[in-house]
Amino acid sequence: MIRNTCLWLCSLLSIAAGAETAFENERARWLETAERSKPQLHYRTVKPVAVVTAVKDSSAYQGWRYEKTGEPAELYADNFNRRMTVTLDFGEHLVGYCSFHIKELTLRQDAPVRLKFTFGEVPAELNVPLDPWRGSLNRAWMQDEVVTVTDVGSAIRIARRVAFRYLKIELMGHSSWDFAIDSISTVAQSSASGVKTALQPACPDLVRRINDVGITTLHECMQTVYEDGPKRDRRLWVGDLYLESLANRYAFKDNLITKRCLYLFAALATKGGVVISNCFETPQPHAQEISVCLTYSLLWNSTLLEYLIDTDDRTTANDLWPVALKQVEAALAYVGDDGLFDRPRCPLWLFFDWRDGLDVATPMQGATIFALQQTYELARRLGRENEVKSYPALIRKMKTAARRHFYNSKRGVAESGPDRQVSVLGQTWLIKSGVLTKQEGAMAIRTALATKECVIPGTPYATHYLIDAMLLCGMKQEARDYLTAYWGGMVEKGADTYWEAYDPKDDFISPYGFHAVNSACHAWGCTPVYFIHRYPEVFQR
Ligand code: RAM
Repeated sequence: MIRNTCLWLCSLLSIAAGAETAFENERARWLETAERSKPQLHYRTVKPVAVVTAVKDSSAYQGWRYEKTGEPAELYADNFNRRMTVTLDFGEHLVGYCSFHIKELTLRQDAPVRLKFTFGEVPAELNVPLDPWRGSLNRAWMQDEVVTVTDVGSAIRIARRVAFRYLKIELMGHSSWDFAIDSISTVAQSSASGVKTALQPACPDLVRRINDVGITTLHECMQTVYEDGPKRDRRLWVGDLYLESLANRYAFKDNLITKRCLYLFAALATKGGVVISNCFETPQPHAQEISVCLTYSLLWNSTLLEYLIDTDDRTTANDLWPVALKQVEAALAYVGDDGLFDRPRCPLWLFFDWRDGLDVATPMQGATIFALQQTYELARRLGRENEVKSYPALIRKMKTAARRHFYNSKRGVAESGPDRQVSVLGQTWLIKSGVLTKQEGAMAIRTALATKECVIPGTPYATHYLIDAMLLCGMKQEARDYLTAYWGGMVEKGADTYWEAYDPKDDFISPYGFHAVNSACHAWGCTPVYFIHRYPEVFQR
């Protein structure tokens, strides 16, 4: 719902962008550069490892788990006309195309066979009723496909690319002849190259497992762009790109895909030059035009800066520099003479987390200051400070305004909005932007976390910024404890890959009204890989 309102408002903005198209002469070339930077996919064939049976168990994640009850070979010899249903476990999360055979048993085929294949990333997805549909996103995101087999013998490939570990097959109606399902396999794909990192020998086992699950998550999301989730939304989002590129710096060091994504977003910006929050590759590269999210537009600048740091590719950074300037310009349009980002005046989507009720006035003030700082740093590295001469004074002004307006020095905590809401993200963004000193920041985080009504993050995405802020404030032990409890919590609950939304106290949290449509392999969860490697003294000791 929030998303729809924002989309509508954003469309108004793009109309208001005026007749002139920003970067008109560059866009075609930028798209070509994006195309040339498309990474190769690597493939491997994976077979199921077990036949499993679902067990309803209130202590299991979302109430369901699987138990091994047989071998795939038994299924391949069995009359499916009698068995009617089976669930297979592939033993790991996969992204790719599944195929199978049908073989005749007693009689010859005299009619088609109709089968339903349901793919799931986590057990609950295959065991809760999907209909009547209760999610706020499209029912079609669920990975259930009906396949009609007219010819036995040949391999049948299911047309849809799926993301899953578990596969349920059901016979839809009794068949007039006996058959067995045979030779099920999946050609799994990813553009990630080999893992290029190792942990210190002393690294604790739980941290090792957290890191491994993060690397798998990133691996699965790295296709020909950084996807947010290979089940859903299967596309490139700026916020996810930013965190994926930070983890990739250590995990695979594949920089080409980052370059591709930066160019795609630049080429597909609004007429006015604002980077749109998400885009698709097919059938032609295109952005979700009506979805401008200012926080994400600004993070595109940070991604470009981090890319430059990783690669020293000044050609790309200089080529895309005008786009960075535009993003800051777009945000500054809402900053008043008082140095405050005017939240009520800004019709754009300001995404920080999916947690209901989060007030974003304070986080946005911090995010704008941070973007100014990051863009200034980009300019410095490119020798272009003269183009952003006004930034340092503006940063100072916005910081002063932030302290005056949002920081409650008596309580030692940042507040946000008319109700003076205390949220974790209000603290983290004032820390990231240097509005609060290290000591103030540490105190603010501790105060917020100890406040009963504090709004805490509901996604790994938002939790990333909390860990980041803790480390900036020198809260090493707390950062380690929080990271190992949060991501370790998912690992302990059986995560093969990190989940889109996670609240240790609520396994059913969902931004979309129904947990089954959540993505259980979501790129923005991979961020421990970044922290564990960037701060080995904190996490690997
Ligand atoms: C969702 C996806 C994506 C995220 C946006 C804001 O649709 O989960 O990852 O970036 O929201």
